[in-house]
Amino acid sequence: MGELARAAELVTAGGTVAMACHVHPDGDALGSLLAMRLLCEEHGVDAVASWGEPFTVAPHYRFLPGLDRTVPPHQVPVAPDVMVVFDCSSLDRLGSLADVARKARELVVLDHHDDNPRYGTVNVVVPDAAATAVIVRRLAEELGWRLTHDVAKCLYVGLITDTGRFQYVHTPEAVFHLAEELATYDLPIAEITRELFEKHRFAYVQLAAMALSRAELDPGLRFIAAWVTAEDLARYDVAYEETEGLIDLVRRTAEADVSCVLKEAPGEGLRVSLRSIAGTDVGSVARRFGGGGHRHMAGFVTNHSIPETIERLKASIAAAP
Ligand SMILES: [Mn+2]
Repeated sequence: MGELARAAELVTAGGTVAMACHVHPDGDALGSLLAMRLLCEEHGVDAVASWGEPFTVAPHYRFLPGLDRTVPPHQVPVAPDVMVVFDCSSLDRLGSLADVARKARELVVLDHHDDNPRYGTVNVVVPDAAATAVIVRRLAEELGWRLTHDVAKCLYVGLITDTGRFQYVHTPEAVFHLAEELATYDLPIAEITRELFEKHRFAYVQLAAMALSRAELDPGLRFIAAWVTAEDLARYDVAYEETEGLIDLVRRTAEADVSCVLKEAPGEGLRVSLRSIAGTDVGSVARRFGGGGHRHMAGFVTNHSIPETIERLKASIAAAP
């Protein structure tokens, strides 16, 4: 039996299905998780959906349907019979829910990261898929479950987040077929785009302006770094989650091939996001720092200082293939 068929069988095996996505969920992680949670509800499958601490969501994702049905991670059954995890390239990325996943009798991994070590008992890992949302669509088809307006909205969010609104290198033709199908559910396309990418509080706009004005460009290395400290967040009264899109401003710099944003996450150390628009494989760079990701989009967490991390990154990028 194929992995997808096995995943479908486990979801409908009876009993509560525990579900989780990676910590600091992005649009694909959340969209995939919520779509599956909504589909389960629609089809009488009891499901508990969450993600590891901090159990918060960035303001630009708050419009997603089904968020009100998610529960804090401590309410997830400790040793579930079946757990399904979404968009999570490694067990570590589940944060405080990693232990639950370890204790699950069956662990279904739905993911598209090419460095995923296939840590589940069932692994639907499709590196060619532009988003985990694509895999959730396939699972729904396998289950014979029709989409609804809300499910389509969640999947569409996953699709446009991970392809950067169909802009990134990894935007295969299949993405447009799925987008077309999802759009038939009468989605408010302009409204979704505005919520996700175009709307910020003035406080964030000002913080972003400050961070951009002090960004450092290394023209020789074609590398740019911007950073946000915990003190910056406090001074501008901006939540950590609100700064997710900062990397998309930084990566506009024509003189850089590799862009980096370093952010002090409360209680977690320094979270580093990397983007590459040319040949540099930032996924392999991130792995050298204990993180992971795709060729063009990756990240890691470190306890080193901001200046030290930038220096180490520069050395690593200079040595990268
Ligand atoms: Mn993804």
